[in-house]
Amino acid sequence: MFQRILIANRGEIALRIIRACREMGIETVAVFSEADRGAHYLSLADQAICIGSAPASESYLKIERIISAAEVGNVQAIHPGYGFLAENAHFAEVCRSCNIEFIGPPHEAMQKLGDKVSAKAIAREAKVNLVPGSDGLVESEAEALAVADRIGYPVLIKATAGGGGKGMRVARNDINLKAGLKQAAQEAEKAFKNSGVYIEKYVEAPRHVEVQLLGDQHGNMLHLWERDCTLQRRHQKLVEESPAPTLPLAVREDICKAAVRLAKTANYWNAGTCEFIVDKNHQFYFIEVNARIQVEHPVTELVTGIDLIKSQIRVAAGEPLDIKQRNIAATGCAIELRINAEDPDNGFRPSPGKITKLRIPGGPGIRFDSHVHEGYVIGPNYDSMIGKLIVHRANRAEAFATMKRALDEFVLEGIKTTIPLAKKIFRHSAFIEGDVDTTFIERTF
Ligand code: MV4
Repeated sequence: MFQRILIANRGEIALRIIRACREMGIETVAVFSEADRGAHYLSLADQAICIGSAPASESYLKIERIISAAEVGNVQAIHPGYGFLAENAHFAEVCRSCNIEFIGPPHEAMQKLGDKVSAKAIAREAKVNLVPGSDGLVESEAEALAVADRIGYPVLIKATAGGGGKGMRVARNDINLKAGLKQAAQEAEKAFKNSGVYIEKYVEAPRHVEVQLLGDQHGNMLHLWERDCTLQRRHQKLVEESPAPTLPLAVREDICKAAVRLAKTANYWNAGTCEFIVDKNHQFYFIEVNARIQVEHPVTELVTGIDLIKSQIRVAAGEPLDIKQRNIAATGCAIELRINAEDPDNGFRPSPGKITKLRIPGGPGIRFDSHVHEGYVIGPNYDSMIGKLIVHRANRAEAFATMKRALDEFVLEGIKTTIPLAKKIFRHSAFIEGDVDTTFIERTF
């Protein structure tokens, strides 16, 4: 097992990893930018090293600085968290070449699955259901038009180097498609230095269901059941829950088994998430793999009782998984709410500033994962998530009651947050009945 681990991240996920390491008796080296100097979570690490100025490009994204800190800190492994370098296959390779374990998937699998077209080829090989669409990249307008004729409009144009909705366009007819192709390719070239695009039938108003995967370096691959992440805004998830409220057990089992087949075919190990969309007839379609730990991992930790961060570290150290699939049960209902420093009454614009008053809810069934404290200043440099409020109760109705109580207890002053919006969401009958789709937030609020 590792003696010391560097956490190449910041905020709530850095704190989450530090906490897991402390419980495992592993020393931690944290890195921070000038903007994060003095943040309380840094004092929980054994060592904290400044790696640059506020912009992520000058600090958390600077591979050479992370590696230098790892040398100075004399660590055996690096945990990338999520975002920043978490899905940067080159970074994973650099770690390997410096004899530092990368706590995540093998860079080969990261590479193969990071390219959405090659990820779909692996899905096809694993007999995982795909949305009808082009067989790989579309190389010409004529080919795109022919595909659209075959599968019928509306279609989605997606960037193969994209993901998370970046570079995605809906086309409802030939004209849209021709224009959309050009724009999507240009945007993809600019954003990802890869203009490759592919086409899929647009599944209208789907649910977004993802499967938590955990594999070791000895060929064992487990699923830790699914999460429903349908409540999103502009591809930013707001609420995630497990189990998926609309899916019968048989469909949940099928979608989880499909995800395991895909991960095994990709020779994947460590934690990862297989994303699907599900239509009104409970037909599911593979969309993409997230080759990292995700923001919403606590939802799965609560329903399965498995600590995903500790599991990641043990798997990276070469340990075989000590759990069997038949012993992984999803118990009760967990719901996570992301709390962002944004103003929902002003187009969700970021609302940086100092937290002047903070009263965190507690009591049975409540977990709050956050690095903030009274007096903490939310800066403009990083994403606006302050923390995650997660509840875990025996069933969904109880979980809703606990979430509403938690939101009523929550006091956070000095900045605008999405808490008032959350209170409206958890009172909305459509959400309570599980009758929402991925456009609910934009349509309703
Ligand atoms: C789709 C889709 C419907 N049809 N693909 C792409 C990024 C991924 N994270 C979710 N994405 C989707 N892919 C097909 N063929 C619907 C989504 C989707 C979505 C699309 C637009 C706006 C919000 C969305 C939220 C979740 C899923």
